[in-house]
Formats: sequence, C-alpha cells, structure tokens
Amino acid sequence: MKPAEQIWPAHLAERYRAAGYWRGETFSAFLRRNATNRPDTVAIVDGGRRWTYGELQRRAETHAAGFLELGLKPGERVLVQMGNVAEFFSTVFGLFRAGLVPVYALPAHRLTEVDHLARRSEAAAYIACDSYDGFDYRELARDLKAQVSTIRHVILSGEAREFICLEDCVAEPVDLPADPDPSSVAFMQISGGSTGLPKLIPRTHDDYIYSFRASNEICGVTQESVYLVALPAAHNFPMSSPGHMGTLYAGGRVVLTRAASPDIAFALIEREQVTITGLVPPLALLWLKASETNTADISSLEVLLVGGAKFLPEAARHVKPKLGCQLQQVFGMAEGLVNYTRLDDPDDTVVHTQGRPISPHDEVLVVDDGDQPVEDGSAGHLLTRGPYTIRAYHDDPAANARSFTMDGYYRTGDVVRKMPDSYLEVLGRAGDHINRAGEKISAEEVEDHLLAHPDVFDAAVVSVPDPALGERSCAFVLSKAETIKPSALKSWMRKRGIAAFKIPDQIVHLDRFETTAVGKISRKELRARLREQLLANDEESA
Ligand code: OOB
Repeated sequence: MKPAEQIWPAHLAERYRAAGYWRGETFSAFLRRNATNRPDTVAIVDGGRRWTYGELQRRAETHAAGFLELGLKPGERVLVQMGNVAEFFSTVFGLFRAGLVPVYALPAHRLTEVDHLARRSEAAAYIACDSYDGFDYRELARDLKAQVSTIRHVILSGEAREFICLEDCVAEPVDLPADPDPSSVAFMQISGGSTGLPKLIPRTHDDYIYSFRASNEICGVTQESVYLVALPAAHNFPMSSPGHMGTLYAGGRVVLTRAASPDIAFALIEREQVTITGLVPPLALLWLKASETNTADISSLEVLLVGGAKFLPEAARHVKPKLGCQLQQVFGMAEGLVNYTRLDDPDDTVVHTQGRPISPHDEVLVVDDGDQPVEDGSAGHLLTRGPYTIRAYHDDPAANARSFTMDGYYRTGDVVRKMPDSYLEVLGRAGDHINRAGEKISAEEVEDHLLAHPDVFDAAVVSVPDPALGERSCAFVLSKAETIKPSALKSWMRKRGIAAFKIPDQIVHLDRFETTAVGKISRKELRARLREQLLANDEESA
C-alpha cells in the first residue's frame, strides 16, 4: 500500500502534519489507548451484549493473531460485509491490528457487487455474518469463493458450515506485527459515484482519524457521548461523521441497532440514554412523524445529524421543536470532504444550508462547465482537495482521469452554491445518479444490467422526485418483446445478484428513444429528456 507521500504531494503532507492534522496515530493505537485508560468502560452495545474497551481490545488482538495464523499477510485486503453487529468491530480492529486492510461492502450488496469489489481489491479473504437481515451470506460466500481466485479464506460469524468460523479464528496474540505506517492506507470505502460499478476509496490512518477527531469537536462528541448506529455501520457517514469511529476515538459508547424505525430506535435511545445519532432524510422524516405519537422518552438525544441526501428546509425546521435536539446538517462523501452546520449556528443557517467544511485546509472551488470559478452565491460544480480528501481511486486510471483535475481536486459531481461565509447549499447532481434515500445508484450500472436481458435492446434510467425517498428510479426500456412485464424484469434483475436498492422502482416500456436530426443523442441528454417527459406527464395527471 502506498504511503501518504505517494498519494498527496510531499509539501502538502508536510503542511498537514505541521498543522497538527496528521498525528501519526493508527486505529490500533487509539483503541489501545482507550483499552489502557478505561478498560472497564462499555464501548459497544449490541442488544444484550456489552463489550468494554478492554474486551474489544482483547478480541481484536486474538482475531489479529488468528487472521495471521491463517497465512494472511499484512498489507493484504480483506472484504468485510457485516451488518450492525458487535463482531463488525472486533473484526475490523482485528484486521487493523494485523496490518490487514478492510474493504467495506454494504450488507445490501449481492454477488455482482461483492465479486467486483473482491476482484478490484484483490481481496485475500472475505468476512461476513452467516446471515443478516433475512439474507444468508453463506451462499453468496460459496459463489464468491468459486469465482474469485484471489480469495483464499472465507470467515463467517455464527454458523459457518464449511467455512472458517470467525469466533474460532483466534490465537494467542504473541508476535503481532508492529503498527503499520500511519500514513499508509488503513481501509477502503466504496464510492456511490455516477458511473459503472463502485470504485474503491483508499483512506489512510492519518487522514481518516483527522476527519473524525475534528468531527468530534464540531459535533461535541466526548467520552460521555452515546452514539446510535442507525445506518449501516460500514457506510462512511455513520462511521466518521462523527460516527462510531469518532465515538470510539473519544472513549464514548457505541450502541448498535439493526433497524432504524422509530418504534425500535426510540426505545433504544431511552434505554441506552443515546446522545447523538445520524440519519438520512427519509428516516429523519419518519422520526419526526413518530415523535407526535411515540411515548418513549428521547430527551437524552442532544444532536441529530442528517445527511447523505438533501434535507429540505420545511422538514429541517421541525427537528428542534419535535425531537427536542439540535440538528446538524452534514454534507459529506466517502472520498473525503465533509461539511457540517455548527452547533452554535443560527437556526436559519442550520435549516437552509448543508454546512461548511471541517478543516481550514479544505480547499473548495465552485466552477462552471469550463472549470472557471463562479462568483459566490452562484451555482456551480463543487471541486475540492484537502487533508482528508483522496487524490485518486484505487487502481482505476480511467475513473481517476474523469474524477480528478490535474492539480489534484476531486470533482464531486455535486452542484452547489457557496455563500461568502463558506457555507454550502447543495442544489443537485451534475452526473446521472439516483440518490435513493441516501443510497447512490449509478444510472449506467442499472442500464447495463437491463441490457443484459436477452429481450432488452436499450434502456435509460433516470431519477424521479419522491416524497418519501427523496428520489426514486425509473427505467425506460425498449424491448423486443412487449411482453416482459415490469415485475418479471425486476425479478430477473434480482436473480442476477444485485443490491435490492438498485432494482428500478418503476419500469416504463417505450417503442423508441427520440433522436435528433443529426442522429444519436448522448445518453446524458436522453436521460434528461425522458426525465422531463416523465415529470410533465406526472404533472398533467396530478
Ligand atoms: C455520504 O457519502 P456518499 O459517498 O454515500 O455520497 C456522497 C454524495 C455527495 O456527493 C452528494 O451527492 C450526496 O451524497 N450528499 C448530499 C448530502 N450529503 C451527501 N446531498 C445533499 N445534501 C447532503 N447533506 O452520503 C456521506 C458521507 C459522510 C457524511 C454524510 C454523508
């Protein structure tokens, strides 16, 4: 794995160290610090299980030894697909301790995505739960192992059957390697980008720890904090904004829930005296509605972070009066840059903006289509670079050429307006992706799946505004046989093994796609036209 100097230009790496952002700390080092200073403090709550920092550390160390005993080598990548369970933490801290590099898949991913992530990262092992949320990962593991030759080991928590059982994958933690270089890649997140299959986002110990240490300060996370992981633990938002990692860094308590619905989450907030959590807008809307009837006492909740998709002001202004806590809007991305409204901002700023960057060294440019800066207050494309924003995806020259400028700015694909005080308002996306309840879906990726059907000869996938989800997906399909029913096409897609959130919500058959006089139109333009037609029809029928 590359050290930071090969990722960031050396003078910038030096600047970020001099500013005290990159402190040379590793994930293993901060867990060790807390396990030494507060061994008996509860770190993780998962249902009836409560693991202290001492216990989490012991489990991480014995797993690290177990992983190495299998023959895994420091620096190798390990695909981790686990839900909101305590084992997620013993696993990833075990991997960190062994110098192995977790690659985080989401529980919703299926064979197609997991296969892609395993190949791209040349994963040496796959770790998952036996089953989670009604899905049996053993079958997926079987197919994955058969298909991807780099995978030497499959390790499953629970009933592992023919695979290695995570709980047995332990050894005496003697002769563990020294901590890895803090400027090396600690793990990989996955992108929710607009084109094709997910890309791998390499994050270093230094850059990522800085992002959540600074987030802790902005969101008031201390050792007294109790963070509820209501979104999938492997996603960047509940991981680092300030998330479970921020909370564990501070020595606070992380409470896990498999379901974020208010009936379950509110009771847990009351029982565990949760002080802070993060939600995507559709869930925040459910919580707001439930607050009118639910009788659980959620008065311990001090801060609610909402992000992942645009939270509309009409909803945002109800958070404080209805849930009795401070709202922080968060606009972030797994590639790096994270913006927050601040706890002492006036209500107007909290309700109407998506915040400002974490760091004084986050460089933010808002530019027109020709990459020329626009005036403050005008809409433009957001470009950014800084102490925790990647300079390249892992092993993907084509995506890197598209997504980064020559001088290292990441093209976020977001259209924003920057105010003179650096606060950002997100206006939309330039690229073709659907932000379905915070899950990013690439139109191109779904089109490719549709095109694989023998009777489909063209497809265009667009986003449609949706009152509950924010956006949903609609696929326009040209098919040889008028007879493929939408339900049949959906179940055919499901059988291909893709995440359920990528299955189009709506499928419309068309006879032909319009072309211009000159001939073909670009896919981008086609999607834009179809989307306009759909919205116009919806308005007519409304
Ligand atoms: C978070 O990360 P990703 O990588 O799943 O998605 C990033 C994209 C952004 O580029 C933007 O298009 C959208 O999600 N987004 C928002 C938003 N927060 C994210 N769009 C409008 N308003 C917001 N508040 O989604 C993520 C990572 C860390 C913290 C929070 C969210």
